[in-house]
Amino acid sequence: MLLVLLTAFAGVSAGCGGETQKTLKVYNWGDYIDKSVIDDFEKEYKIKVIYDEFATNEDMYAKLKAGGSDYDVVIPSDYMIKRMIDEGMLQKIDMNNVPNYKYIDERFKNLAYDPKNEYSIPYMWGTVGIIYNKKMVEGPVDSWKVLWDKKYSKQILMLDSQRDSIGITLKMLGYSLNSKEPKELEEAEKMLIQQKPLVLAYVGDEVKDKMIGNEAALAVVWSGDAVFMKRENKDLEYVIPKEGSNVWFDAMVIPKAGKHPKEAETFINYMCRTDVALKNAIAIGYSTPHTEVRKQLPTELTTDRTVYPEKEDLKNSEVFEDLAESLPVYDRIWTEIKSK
Ligand code: N2P
Repeated sequence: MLLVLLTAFAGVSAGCGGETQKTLKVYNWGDYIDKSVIDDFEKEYKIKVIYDEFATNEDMYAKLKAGGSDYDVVIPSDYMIKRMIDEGMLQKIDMNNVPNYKYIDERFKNLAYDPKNEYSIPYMWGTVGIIYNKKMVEGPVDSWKVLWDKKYSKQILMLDSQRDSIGITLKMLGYSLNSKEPKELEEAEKMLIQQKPLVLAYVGDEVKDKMIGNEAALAVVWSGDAVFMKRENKDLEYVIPKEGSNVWFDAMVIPKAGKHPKEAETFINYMCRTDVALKNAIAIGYSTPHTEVRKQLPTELTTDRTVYPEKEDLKNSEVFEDLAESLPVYDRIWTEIKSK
């Protein structure tokens, strides 16, 4: 009982900016941080972190939009950041409070989703590709088409993420993954419905255990997760198909509904500190936009094209754009596919 009272008291005083411990609510992708970094932050800054995870940008957005969740720091992707800026959901970040921003490579600043870099600080970047088991698939794999090959019936894992699954299908068909053309979208929908009997499951983070455990032959995955899986199972190989894919950027933002913008900036700055950013990059395997971390990473990571692709690997790839008025069409297609 005493503990309950104390906890309640800490919560109240944090809201009023009292002397007792402050709290910070962070909302990030699953498996997307070295958790020791959170413990260290709490000790160093005497700020308690409430840490929650989401599986897709769309899940995150729905939760924030529903109201009642006052996250202080969230880490969405490019196209979703653009949408949140346009909808007035984000606060501007005071860069004076984030001096470690200087470590972020210029290549990752002022990108189209936040052209003046007022609202977001890059965290990680990567690609979408296919991971496959060399013992189970006749390789080398180089096309999205393999995901429609009947030979691999019930051995294929798709991402339970509408933007990714519809996007790669559009790429396979030779279209842009930002297509708003009804005919192209209809074709993609047909392909995904046709593929469904071959799909073992639509998955999120559990894809890692399944591929490591040889439960499926092929999966659509994000690059950093592929690095993680390849470490654990030497039969796995990652490829960015020749038709092109999605290059994405995830960045830290401060929602307007957050109650601790100052502490949020402290946290973001901490996440950009070289030792902290290095721990995260090594633990999760994703590509860092941090210049110093890049220098300090083990060569097994920097020489791995899965995580640091060559220009030619990315030649047909695109960044997702906000779909704006076409979003309901994608929503409808995805609901249709999932309910078949
Ligand atoms: C999931 C992290 C994925 C980030 N483990 C994709 N933008």
